[in-house]
Amino acid sequence: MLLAFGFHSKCHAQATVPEPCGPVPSETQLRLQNMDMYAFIHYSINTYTDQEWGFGNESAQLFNPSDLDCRQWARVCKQAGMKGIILTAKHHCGFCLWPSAYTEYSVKNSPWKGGKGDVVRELSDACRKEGLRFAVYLSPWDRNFADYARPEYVTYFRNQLTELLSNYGDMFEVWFDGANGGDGWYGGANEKRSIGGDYYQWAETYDLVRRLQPNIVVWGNRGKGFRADLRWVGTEAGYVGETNWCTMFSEGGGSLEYGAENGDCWCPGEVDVSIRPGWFYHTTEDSRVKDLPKLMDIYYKSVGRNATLLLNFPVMPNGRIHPTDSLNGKAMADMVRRVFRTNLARKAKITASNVRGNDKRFRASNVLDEKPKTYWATDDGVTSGSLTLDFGRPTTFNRFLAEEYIPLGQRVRKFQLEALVDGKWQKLTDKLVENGDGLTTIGHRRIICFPTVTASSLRFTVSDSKACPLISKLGVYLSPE
Ligand code: FUL
Repeated sequence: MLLAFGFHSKCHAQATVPEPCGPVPSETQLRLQNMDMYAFIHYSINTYTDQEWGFGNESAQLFNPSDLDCRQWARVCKQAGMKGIILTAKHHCGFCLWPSAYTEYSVKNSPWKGGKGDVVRELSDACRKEGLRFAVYLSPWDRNFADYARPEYVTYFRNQLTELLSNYGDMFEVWFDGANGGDGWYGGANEKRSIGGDYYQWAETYDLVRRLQPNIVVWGNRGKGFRADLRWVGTEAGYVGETNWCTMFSEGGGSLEYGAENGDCWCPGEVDVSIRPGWFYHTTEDSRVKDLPKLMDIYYKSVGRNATLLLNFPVMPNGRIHPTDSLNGKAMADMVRRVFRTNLARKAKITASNVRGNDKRFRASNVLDEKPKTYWATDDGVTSGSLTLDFGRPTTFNRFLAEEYIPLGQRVRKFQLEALVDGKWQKLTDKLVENGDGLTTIGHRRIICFPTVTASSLRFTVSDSKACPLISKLGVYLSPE
C-alpha cells in the first residue's frame, strides 16, 4: 500500500487551486446570478389613471381592483420561467401597496377590501406558495410626500424600508430606482423639487438594508467609494453588451453596457425590460405584447450575455395579468427548456490542449459533468488553450454555451469557435452581433447563436484571458430556427 501510494504521488502532479483573479462575487451575488430570470410587477394608482408616472395627487379611492389575485401573478411568472418577483411596493407617485404606518397614501384608504388589504402581504405569501423568491421596489422619489427633498423624508424613506424588510419574510433584492426629483404634488405644494449630494446617505441606508436582510442584493445607486450589488445596463430595451464584464469601478467610471475589465468591484448587469412598451398596464398596448421571437432575442442578449433578466409583467385594473402576457411568457420558458434540454456535447469525447498540472481535478471532462463546482483549468501563466469535442459522427447544432467558474473571478477576454465540416475547420460567428466573429467575454454564462451547422467536431479556443481560464460548463444545442 505504502509503496503504491508513493509511486502514485510521483507520477501525478498535485496542482494548486488557481488564485482568484480580480474581484469575485459575494455569496448573495452568486445566488442572484444563478437565478437567471426573475419578474418585475408594476402595479399602482397608475394602473387606474392610465399613466406611467403618477403626480402624487391621485386619489387613493381610485385603487379598487375587482378581482385581485396575487396567486395568478405568481403562477404566470413561474410558468414564464421566473425564479422570483420584484413588486413596485411604492412607485414615484408615493402610493403604498401595503398599509404603511407612516402615510395615509396607501391601500388602507382605498375601497379595496374595505381598506384592510395588503398587496405586499398577498404577493409575498403567493410567492412562497409557488416556490418563488420575493423582493420589493421602493421608489426613492416620492411625489406625494410633503417633506420630500427635506431631511425628514429620508427618515420616512428608511421607516418604510424597515417596514418592508422586517414584516414580509426573506427578500432576494431591493430596487431603488434612479429617477429622482422634479415636479410633483408634495402634499399640495405642487412645485419642482430637486435633491443634491448624498441626500439619501446611501452608505447608511445600505447598512440598514443589510442589517435587516443579510441575504439581500441591492440594486441602485453608487455612493462615495462603493456601488450597489448589481448595475443597470444603460437601457430598458432588453439587452446588454456582447462584451460584458461583471466588474466595475467603485469610484465611478466603467460602462453600464459593457462593465469594466479592470474594475475593482463585482457588479454584474441586470437587464430590466417590460413585456409591453410601458411598465404599467395600458389597454392600448394589448396588441403590443412582446412575442416569442422578441422574448427569445431578449433571453439570448441578457441571460446569454452574462446578465440576469428582470422581465416586467404589468397588472390590469381588475387585478390580474393579461392572458397574452401570460401566454407569451410561458412560450418563452417552454422554448428555453426545449432548446437547452439536450446537451449534445455530453455525447462527445473531449480533449484539452493543456490541463493544469496534469491533475485530473482540472480535467477537460469537468465541463460536461453538470457540476457547477468543477472546472477545466490550464496552468498558471497559460492564458490561452482549447477544448475539442469529438462527436464521433456528423452532428447538427446552432447554439453554443460556455460558463466560467466565476467564484474565482471573470477571466476570458476572447474566444473562438470552429466546427469541423467535411474535414475542414470552419469559424462560427455570433449571428446576433453585427460583425460577430470576434467572440469576447463569457462570465457566468455566454450563449452564441449561429446558423445551423453539421460537424463532426467542435473546437472552443480561449485566445486571450486575464489569467488561466477556468471553464465550468460547455453546451452544444440544436434550436428550432
Ligand atoms: C424607471 C422608472 O422611472 C419606471 O417607471 C420604471 O419603474 C422602471 C423600471 O424604472 O426608471
